[in-house]
Amino acid sequence: MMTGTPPDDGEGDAGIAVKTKPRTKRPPLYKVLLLNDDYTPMEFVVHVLERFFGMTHAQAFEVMLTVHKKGVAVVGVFSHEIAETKVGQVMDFARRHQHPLQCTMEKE
Ligand code: TYC
Repeated sequence: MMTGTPPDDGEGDAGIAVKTKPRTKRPPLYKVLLLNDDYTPMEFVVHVLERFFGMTHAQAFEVMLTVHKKGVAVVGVFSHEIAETKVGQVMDFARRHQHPLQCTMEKE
């Protein structure tokens, strides 16, 4: 018994070669950015980086200092859904503690 469509011979309906490249689509990635401000305590930022981005204390301290000195740093690269979740978690946590810490995401 024959079922399904026959394999594509790459010749189209008119017998002309019209090969299409097999394109594998990778989902776009998003950078999660942490922004500096003058009020959020350094230790709070370090805690955020440990808690939501799985950094060690030493890593978190280093990244926090980079944001403090340069104004912004990429703290992770994720799929759209994971990046949105991380941004939401950080913004919610900062708001609950009444710190003005800002976290955003942008397409890589
Ligand atoms: N600039 C803040 C301070 O001096 C510390 C800080 C670091 C705040 C990183 C936000 O994303 C930040 N207390």
